[in-house]
Amino acid sequence: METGNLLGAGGVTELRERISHALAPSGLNVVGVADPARWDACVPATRQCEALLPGTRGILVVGSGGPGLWDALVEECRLRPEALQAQAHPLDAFVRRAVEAVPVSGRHRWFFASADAELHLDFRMLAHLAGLGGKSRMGLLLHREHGLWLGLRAACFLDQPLAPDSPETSDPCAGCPGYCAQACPGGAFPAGEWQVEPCAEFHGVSTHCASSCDARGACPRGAGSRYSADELHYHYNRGTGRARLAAAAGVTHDTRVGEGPHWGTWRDRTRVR
Ligand code: B12
Ligand code: SF4
Ligand code: SF4
Repeated sequence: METGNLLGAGGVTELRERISHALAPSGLNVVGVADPARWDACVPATRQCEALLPGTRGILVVGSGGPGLWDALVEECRLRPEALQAQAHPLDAFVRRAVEAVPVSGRHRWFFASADAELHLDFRMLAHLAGLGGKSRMGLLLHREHGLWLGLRAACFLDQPLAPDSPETSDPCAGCPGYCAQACPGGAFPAGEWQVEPCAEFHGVSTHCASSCDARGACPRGAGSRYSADELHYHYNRGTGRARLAAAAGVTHDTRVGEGPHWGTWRDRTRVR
């Protein structure tokens, strides 16, 4: 992990590279930069830079693609089992520790994509503005290397200038016959695009999708970055997924019960005020 003043020797490229370099060992291996003016143009006043960090000149968006983050989390739980027991959401807590350990000089503020983040930002839009991908028919951001398997984790608003990436303008699903829609047993693609209501309703009447999503699994893009069975379970069903994390790390005394995703209550949790 890098230490010292991140801005010390170089310019904007070096700042981005140093942060990327510091985060990569934790599996936070995808970074993009969004233009603050573009972000401001897309969000209500309560989410504009002036409200979040006055004087913002760069927004760094951090994601995880492939098995790196999960492997790093399992390893940490193996080495420090007490950290697992102490956390309600071990993966989210791991991400928070990793990004907050990166020394960033100047005024800055981290935000998180977790469902219980203290201040909620639309990370799919933010990641799109940071050049990390486009909007797929699954409703998820599709990344050129990791496909639908790019987790969005954190964003840092900084008062340092950063050269922004360009949002992708092409349709990431162009040329695909819609394997996701064809694989969905829950009627969640009524007009060829995923919609949350039918998907949530299906969760209410069937356990078929309790620990995975056939539609997401059917997408051929970024297949090499698909989650392992344990990681899938953790993200889709924390109740049982947490126990699988503990088992993978060899921890036998984790007594907490995982919770989420919140299919029934997400609207209240994410309402922008
Ligand atoms: C609440 C929430 C849910 C809710 C509601 C989903 C929803 N439609 O928003 C529930 C519980 C149902 C859910 C389920 C899942 N979620 Co979820 N969820 C969130 C959370 C915490 C907030 C989303 C939010 O603000 N919704 C409210 C508004 C914004 O939703 P909306 O109006 O439908 O969204 C519009 C905007 O996003 C807009 N948009 C504008 N610009 C752009 C650009 C792009 C590229 C895209 C894709 C969209 C977009 O388009 C949408 C439709 O108009 C985010 C994390 C975050 N802070 O962003 C993760 C997040 C969106 N979820 C994620 C995932 C992976 C899932 C699941 C696949 C797995 C899971 N955890 O169960 C499922 C399937 C959902 C699916 N196919 O979209 C990932 C998506 C990663 C990616 N590559 O896109 C996120 C970013 C979490 C993360 N840590 O990475 N989720
Ligand atoms: S979770 Fe189930 S119902 Fe929802 S999109 Fe995936 S396969 Fe379809
Ligand atoms: S299966 Fe095809 S349409 Fe569906 S998300 Fe993947 S590329 Fe897009």
